Amino acid sequence: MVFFRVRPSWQLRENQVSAESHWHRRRFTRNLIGAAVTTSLLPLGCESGQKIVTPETSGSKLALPKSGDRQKFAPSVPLPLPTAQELAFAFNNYYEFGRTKSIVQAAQALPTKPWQVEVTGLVNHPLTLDLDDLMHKFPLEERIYRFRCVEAWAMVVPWLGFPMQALLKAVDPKPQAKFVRFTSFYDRKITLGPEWLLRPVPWPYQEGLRIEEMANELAFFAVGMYGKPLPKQNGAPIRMVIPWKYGFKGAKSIIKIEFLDTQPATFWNTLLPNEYSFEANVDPRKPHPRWSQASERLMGSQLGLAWEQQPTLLYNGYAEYVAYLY
Ligand SMILES: Nc1nc2c(c(=O)[nH]1)N[C@H]1C(S)=C(S)[C@@H](COP(=O)(O)O)O[C@H]1N2
Ligand SMILES: [Mo]
Repeated sequence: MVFFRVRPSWQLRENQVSAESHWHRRRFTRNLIGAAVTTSLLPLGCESGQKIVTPETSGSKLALPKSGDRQKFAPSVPLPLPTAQELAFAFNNYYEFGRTKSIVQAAQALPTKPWQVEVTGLVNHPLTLDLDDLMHKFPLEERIYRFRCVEAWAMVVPWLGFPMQALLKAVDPKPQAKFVRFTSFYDRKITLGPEWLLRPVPWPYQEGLRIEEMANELAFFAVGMYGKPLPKQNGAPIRMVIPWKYGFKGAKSIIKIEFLDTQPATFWNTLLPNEYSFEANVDPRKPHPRWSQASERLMGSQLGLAWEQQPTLLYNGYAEYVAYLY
């Protein structure tokens, strides 16, 4: 079992990461290994003591650049430091639990055990995944991705999970499958309903992708963050992570994945179609009707650090890997 034998080309490079965040990565890689041992986050067969290959340990390809190299890159490359986990765990958008960013307490009411994800629709092998399947059926990887909310704030998050490609392979979509709908958990007794929106909206929270987007190597399901199981407020036990799209495309706490032949109605696109397109790719050239998307505020790598204003990157910096889709 390896995490990365060779660094994939989209993995943030060591020479884009400061010494400080290198320390941070070491710390969460340790957490990751700790999580593997204590909560069985890793696939079966990965016993404690077995060598886990991570970007930290996989040899010369990932050797740290000499300090001179790092200086050479520093001025021109925006530094994607992982956001302090205390921030990523406490500054949330999760409307089922409230409209503010402070929903951590309310979200603890989310019942995650047991959990089932129904994978259905136009597929040859429909599946139901339980909690154990989510953690063990597909090999887990760590991916450090830029994360950009449509509200113009950004983070850099080390996710733990599996590529959407792995699920596609397991269910084998039929040729008629053109779109995929993802549905979040909803229970009137536990979560807020759509009443507060004062008009009919699709509810529960639903999101969708074209099947080619889901098949892109970057499209990811997260079951953890910072080497730990996903906290409830961040969408436990499984959420979507589509790093080149705005954050609202990434539905949390998924209970159903359906393969369809037509484009599904999704929550934000139905509510405010002029503001939130179905596609919703990060694009500095396309302003939101109420604000510019040309720049973004990057959340600090340390608690208390000021947010830095930086230019927005086309497709959130992943154009090389996703531009062929558009
Ligand atoms: N079910 C559900 N998923 C959701 C949301 C939501 O309100 N409900 N908010 C979205 C938005 S707008 C963003 S920016 C991200 C926020 O993820 P975070 O709280 O882990 O930062 O989740 C997305 N997924
Ligand atoms: Mo968002």
